Amino acid sequence: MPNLIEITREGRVALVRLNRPAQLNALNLALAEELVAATEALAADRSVGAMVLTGSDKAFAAGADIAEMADKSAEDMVERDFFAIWDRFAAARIPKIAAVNGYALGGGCEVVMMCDFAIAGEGARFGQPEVRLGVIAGMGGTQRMTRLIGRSLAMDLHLTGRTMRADEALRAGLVARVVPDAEVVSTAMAAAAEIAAHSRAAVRLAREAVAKAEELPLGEGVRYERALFHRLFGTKDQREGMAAFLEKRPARFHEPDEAAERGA
Ligand code: DAK
Repeated sequence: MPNLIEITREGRVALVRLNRPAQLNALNLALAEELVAATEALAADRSVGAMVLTGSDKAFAAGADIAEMADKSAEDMVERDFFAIWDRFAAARIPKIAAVNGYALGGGCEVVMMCDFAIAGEGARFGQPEVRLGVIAGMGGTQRMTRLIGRSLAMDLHLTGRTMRADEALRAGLVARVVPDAEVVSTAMAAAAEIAAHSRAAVRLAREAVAKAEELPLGEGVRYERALFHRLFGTKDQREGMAAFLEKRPARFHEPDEAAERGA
């Protein structure tokens, strides 16, 4: 059986490609298990600073695998806590950029929203069509989308099941950038390389701080951010980054012999 994901490395960046093209990368459990295991391994690998998640030209992912779910009972769903595994993908401590061509529907759109940000091709299509199947989003789509793009548009998408074009997704804030289809992966890889070149500790805490903004009231969030900011003054990377600026040279955050002692 072929691998359901493919991983290639370019320097400190991992490119992870969903690989069920005949099913438009429908997200079955086997694929989820493979992707989560790979993502957690990449997060633990200090030689990797960021990952790009992509699909095929036609589909990032057309949703959870309908064939796999069709005959499940409510008991099956509860017993197996269906889709809980995706929480581990979202939680893995590695910057994740979704590089989206084609369809990102249902669970596919939800995986896009689990990533830190998304770069979409002009032909990409986003939507939460689950209502047309007699169900609702089950991987966080109602929650993450409402926070990202607001209640009104989230209601529109979840209640009508319509798809949204890339330009609308950009205006709404669902994706960070839209580029020509052929440039999606290279643009995402370049962004990931930029992130991976930075201090691992600073990137990690920046991710944590931004993510907390979705949970905390403003005052608490600002205090949380300040505590993380203070903590970074205990790292070599802060000293290196600021010394490099003052000495008018590029910062060197990733000398192999130093990496282990940084304690990021
Ligand atoms: N699942 C399984 N197979 C899929 C699929 C999917 N989501 N999407 C496409 N495929 C398969 C098709 O069945 C077809 O297979 P064959 O017939 O060739 O064997 C192949 O991929 C090519 O698809 P099409 O022939 O349909 O291609 P078209 O270009 O004509 O259409 C399309 C592309 C993306 C518009 C269409 O395939 C489509 O509408 N796909 C379904 C999109 C969708 O409804 N996605 C949402 C899935 S549901 C939960 C509750 C709910 C959920 C999860 C959890 N809990 C309570 C825990 C629901 C989550 C979902 O994501």
